[in-house]
Amino acid sequence: MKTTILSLITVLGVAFVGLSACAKDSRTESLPEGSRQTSAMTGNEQVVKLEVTADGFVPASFKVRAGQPVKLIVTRKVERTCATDIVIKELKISAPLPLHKAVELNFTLDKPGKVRFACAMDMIAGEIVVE
Ligand SMILES: [Cu+2]
Repeated sequence: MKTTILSLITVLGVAFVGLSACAKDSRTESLPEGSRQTSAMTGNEQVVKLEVTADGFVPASFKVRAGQPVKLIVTRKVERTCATDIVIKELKISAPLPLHKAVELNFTLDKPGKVRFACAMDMIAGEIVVE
C-alpha cells in the first residue's frame, strides 16, 4: 500500500514537471527573436497579482505598459465580500472569483490611460493605469 502511494506521488510529480516544461517551451517559442534578451523574467509579459481582501481590490491601482501582454492573477482571500466577480468592462471581461483560487486573466491594453475594474455590481473598484 505504501509503495503504491509513493509511486503515485512519483508519477504525479513527473507529470507536473512535464507540464510546466511544456508551458515554458511554448511560451519561449511564441516570443519573437530578440525579445528574449531584453526581458529575462517573462518575456514581454507583465505579471500582476491582485487580491480581494476586506479592503477591496488590493492594489486598487497598478501600472502596466501599453501594447504589452498582461497576466493578471486575481485571488479572492475573504469569504464575505461583494467582490465575488471581477469585471473589466473595457475588455469585456467578467470572471467569477472562487475563494482562495487564483484566477488568471490575460489581456493587452493598447492605449495609455486608465481602465476601471470592479465587482459585478460596480461598487468595489480599482483602476489599471496604462502607460
Ligand atoms: Cu459588488
